[in-house]
Amino acid sequence: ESKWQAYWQKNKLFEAADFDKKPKNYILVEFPYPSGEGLHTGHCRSYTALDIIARKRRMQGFNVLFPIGWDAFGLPTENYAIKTGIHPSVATKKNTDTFRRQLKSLGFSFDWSREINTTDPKYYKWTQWIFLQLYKKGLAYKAKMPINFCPACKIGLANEEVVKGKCERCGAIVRKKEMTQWMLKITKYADRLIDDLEKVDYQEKIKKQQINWIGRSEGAEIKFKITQLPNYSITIFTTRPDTLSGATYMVASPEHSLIKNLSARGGSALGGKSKIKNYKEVNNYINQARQKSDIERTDEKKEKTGVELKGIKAINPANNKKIPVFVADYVLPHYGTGAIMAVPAHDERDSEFAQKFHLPVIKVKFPKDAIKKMISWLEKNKIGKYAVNYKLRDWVFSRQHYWGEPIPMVFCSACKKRIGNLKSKIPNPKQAQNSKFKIQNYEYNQGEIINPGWIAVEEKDLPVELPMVEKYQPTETGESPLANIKDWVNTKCPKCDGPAKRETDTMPNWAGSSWYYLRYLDPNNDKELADRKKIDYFMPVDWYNGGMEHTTLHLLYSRFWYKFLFDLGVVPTDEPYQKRTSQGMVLGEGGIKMSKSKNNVVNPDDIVKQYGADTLRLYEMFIGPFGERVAWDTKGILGVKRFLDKVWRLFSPRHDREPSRQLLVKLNQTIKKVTDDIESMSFNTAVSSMMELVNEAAAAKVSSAKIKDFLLILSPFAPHICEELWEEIGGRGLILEQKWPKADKKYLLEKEITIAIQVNGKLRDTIRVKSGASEKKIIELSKKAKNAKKYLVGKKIKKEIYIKDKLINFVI
Ligand code: ANZ
Ligand code: ZN
Repeated sequence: ESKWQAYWQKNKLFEAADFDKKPKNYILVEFPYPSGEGLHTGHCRSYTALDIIARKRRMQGFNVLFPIGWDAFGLPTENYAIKTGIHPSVATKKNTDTFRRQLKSLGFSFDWSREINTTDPKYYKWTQWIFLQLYKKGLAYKAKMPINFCPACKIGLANEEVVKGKCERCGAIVRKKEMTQWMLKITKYADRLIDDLEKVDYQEKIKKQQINWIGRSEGAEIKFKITQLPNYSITIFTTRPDTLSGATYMVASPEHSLIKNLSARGGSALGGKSKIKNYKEVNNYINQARQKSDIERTDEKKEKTGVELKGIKAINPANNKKIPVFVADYVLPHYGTGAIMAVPAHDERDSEFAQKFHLPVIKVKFPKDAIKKMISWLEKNKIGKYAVNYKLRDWVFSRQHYWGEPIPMVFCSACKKRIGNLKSKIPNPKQAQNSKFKIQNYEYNQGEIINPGWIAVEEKDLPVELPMVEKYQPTETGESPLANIKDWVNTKCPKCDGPAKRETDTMPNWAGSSWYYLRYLDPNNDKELADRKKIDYFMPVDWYNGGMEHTTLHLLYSRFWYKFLFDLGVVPTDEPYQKRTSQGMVLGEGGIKMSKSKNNVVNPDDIVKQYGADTLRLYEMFIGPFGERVAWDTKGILGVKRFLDKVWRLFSPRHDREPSRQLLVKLNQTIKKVTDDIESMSFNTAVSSMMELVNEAAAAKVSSAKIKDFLLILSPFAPHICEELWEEIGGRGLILEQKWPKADKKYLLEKEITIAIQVNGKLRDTIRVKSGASEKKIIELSKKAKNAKKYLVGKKIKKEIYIKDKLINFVI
């Protein structure tokens, strides 16, 4: 195996050519995060599958681009740095060296000349550049957001780092903390991210998950007046405006501004001369609810809780009835308007709540078109309007960590003042796309107007490089460790040259992977993220395979960035991936998750060492349907190894027998099956059909030249042994340069069967027909059969009795 790997590499056989006349084919795998654990069996499975496709495409005459790189920013490396004091870049170098060696040992046909690394400043210069473009277009903004905060580690945590409400590292209960965060306006692309799924060939389950995640709901916003506050109303969002007359109470989320508005002015939120009679009770409830996660709050199994705002009533605009108002945590602050009308007769959650609090239930009858009619009535009477709502939220783009791309922004107080004065003169800067705003000879972009004081680093000063730090722990205040490096933080404003401070948050680990497939096209370009002509030639990606767990994160984020780049005019199409598929997970022996603690982690290195890369590759394809979870099984590896040994023996001795017709039929059927199975990712059935063929061929002692096409179809699966045997049987050139074989039609005839022909119950003849031939066809052929004809000519046939695939009896 190492012989062929060295040969392939030396002769640069897997390098894609820019602008080649052959049609291009871009095959993409999700580039790995180079963890300290090394490559795992899951990587091997998805990479083998796409390597098979890439190798097949080359044999089919395509100029194949099959690149690889490292998605190397991330928490495990940072945590390792915190523990050991070793700089993350040093650990990253070590880890990528291991991964590279492992990937090469598996014989993957990657184009190593295009290797990229998201932590390389030459790479993240362009990640920062894209951020600046988003900012200039008003799609990046700062906002106060509640984040997960561990009070013990004093650090912001990503959702993935919160396990059952506790900090993954120290076990302390995670609190919500409001922090100002950079946000990206992915919601602006929500409709296009749904609608354009029609243009691409993604597996249905992937499309469905994205659509559900974006969660587009149509309905109405409706205003409810509050009796105690003449100028105030609560707006709710509902998908069922037709049920308005059945709304018997209202619910505001604990975070809703209503509560503040009902309290006495100037005092604490609920204190003083509150209009709420039971404000203490309400206050207690709110403080508790705020600590709960959204998942806890919407858990259907938990009993609903809430408190009525005593002394407060709302008016149902459909019938002018006074209805009570509650605060309850099953209503979430960030969905719709953060308040609902409750219709217990038609909504299950409301029904449960109404039962508990003994609230009236009114059934509504709906004529057809009720929703539409209700919305026009609401609009006519200025009580409400048509509204669309999304579950998708804007993307929280800040992390208080060290090992990420610095966000290329500085804060300047002087500019903030200047813009503060300017802002009032610009009624709606958000609508003024592309606009620049001039004040006192300084020109500000749209982002700078929306976020006064935050000034973009100039493009010529990119990349903003990560400075060296001594400690990687976040600071006491929860800020990034970068905040401690004063001579890095203190800088000059790129606009007015005044004193300014750098942004110390870094980007999330989803940033670099949101555009990496473009960088492969031109990995060393320092003028642009990639040459436009190369982008035009190679994009879109023809086939992208990756984990189902990335469907609503990486896959969605990267589609968003690509659409943005399309709007900027940087890329030619508005969808990056033509086709997307997902593999199932590889579990440990017995079907439990592989983990160190269970001591059931399979290290690919061990398998390669013991059985060889071809065995591992073939086993990973044979283990089960590609889209489903599979469990590791050591016995299965032995079976695959025995199969390869058989292949070896089949092609090694110099036999010279002619293959039987039956064997040629089997060979051609197998060629057809493997050709089709690769396209539908039915790798396991492709392998088993090749096993059947080899079993048939093993006994036949045929000349290997006559069945050499078998080696061609096996070669993408087990490239090393096939290359070696190709040389052994005197094949011309390399096997990977051969044309993909076509099944010979004359051997593809379906199976033939024998039909008995009876006349008045006596056997008179037989015929051979294709199995599955129609009754009509069989009767027609039988009447013409030589011997049967003698008994039938001139006779009147009273009855034809046909027994499928067996016999035909003519009653004369
Ligand atoms: C009245 C109603 C009657 C509702 C009915 C549903 C059925 P989707 O489809 O997911 O968009 N809702 C609105 N905002 C909410 C919030 N912040 N927290 C919790 N629930 C909220 O759901 C929309 C429905 O979810 C809305 O329509 C509202 O209940 C509820 F027979 O209004 B409905
Ligand atoms: Zn300034």
